[in-house]
Amino acid sequence: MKRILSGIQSTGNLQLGNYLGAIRNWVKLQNETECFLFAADLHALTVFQNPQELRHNTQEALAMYLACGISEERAALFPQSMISEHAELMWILSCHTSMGWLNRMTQFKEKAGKQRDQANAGLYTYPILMAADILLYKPDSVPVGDDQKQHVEIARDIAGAFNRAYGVEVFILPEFLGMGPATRVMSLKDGTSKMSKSDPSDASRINLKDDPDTILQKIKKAKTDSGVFPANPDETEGRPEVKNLINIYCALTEKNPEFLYQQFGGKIFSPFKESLADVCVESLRPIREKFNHLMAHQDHLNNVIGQGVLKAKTVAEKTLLEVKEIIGLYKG
Ligand code: AQP
Repeated sequence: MKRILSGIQSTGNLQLGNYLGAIRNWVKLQNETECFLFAADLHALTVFQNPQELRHNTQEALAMYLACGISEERAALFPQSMISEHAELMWILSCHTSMGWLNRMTQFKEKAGKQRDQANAGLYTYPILMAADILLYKPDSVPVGDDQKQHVEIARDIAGAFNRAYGVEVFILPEFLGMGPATRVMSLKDGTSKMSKSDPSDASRINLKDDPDTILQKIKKAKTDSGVFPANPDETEGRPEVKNLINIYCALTEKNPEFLYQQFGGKIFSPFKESLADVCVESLRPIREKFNHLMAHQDHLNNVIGQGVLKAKTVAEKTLLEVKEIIGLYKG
C-alpha cells in the first residue's frame, strides 16, 4: 500500500484553506494509502507562540483532522514534537543542504520580508525540518497545497544529495501531490493574499469551527467590488475577490461555476452571498459538531493521539537508525 505524509502548523484555528487545500484531500486518499498526519508544532515556533495556546492548538488541530473525516484506524495522527527523530534528522540533513537552495525558497523571502537579518534562523532552515518530516516516513507522495510545492522539491533535492553522497537509496524521493482546482483559497478581505490562520483579521478567514452566524456575517462582509455578479468567466478577470468566492462555492459543492453564472449573472452580490453562506454553513456543520464532541471527550482523543505517536515513532526510529548507521555515528 502506498504511503502519504502531511501536516499543518498548529499556529491557530484551522481555516477553510487548510480544509480545501489539504485535509479534504487526505480524507479522499485515506482509503487507498497509509497516512501519517501530524500537527506541526515545531514549525509553529518560527513565530513566537503563547505556550498554553500552542499546546491547545496542537490538540485542536489533530481533533480537527478527525472531525473532517480522517479515520483513526487508517491514519497515524501525532504532534510533530513528540517524535524527536524529526529534529535529529533535521541536523543531519542540514549538513547535506546547500545555502543556495535555502536562499531560493520563496516562503522565507515572503515571511522575512525586508527584515531578513532580524528573521530567526528557524524560518530560514524551516525547509530542512520539513524535509526531515517527510523523509523519515519514506512516503510515496506528499499531498499539500500549491504553496508548499517548493518545499517538497527541496526535500527531493536533499534526499537525492544524501543518497548520492553515501551511495545509498535510503530515502525515497517523494512526489508532490496537488489536488483539485481550488487548492488556493484567498482571504475574504484581499483576493490576492492567501487565506491564513495567522492573519490578524479573523474576518479574513472562515475558521472550521466558526458557528453558522459567524460564517454568515463573514461572508456578508467579504470584499467584492462595485460591479455585479459575473455572467461568464471573462467577467471574472481582474476581480480576484469575486473569483475567490466562486472558487470556494465550487470547491465545497464540487460543481462547475457555469450554473452560478446562469443563476446569479448580472445580479447584485447579496443573493449569491446568501447561497454561499448556506453552502459553507452546511458543509462545515458536521465538522464543527464532531470537533466539539471530540474536544469534550479528551480521554478518547488523547488515546487516539497516543496510538498515532506509537505508530509514527516505530517508523521514524527505524529510518533514523538506518541513517546513523550509514553516516557512521558511534553506536557504543
Ligand atoms: N489558503 C489556503 N488555500 C489552500 N491551501 C492552504 N493551506 C493553507 N492555507 C491554504 C494548506 O494547508 C496546509 C498546511 O498549511 P500550514 O498551516 O502548515 O501553513 P500555511 O500554508 O502557512 O497555512 P496558514 O493557515 O497560512 O498558516 P500560518 O498562518 O501559520 O502561516 C498546506 O498544505 C497548505 O498548502
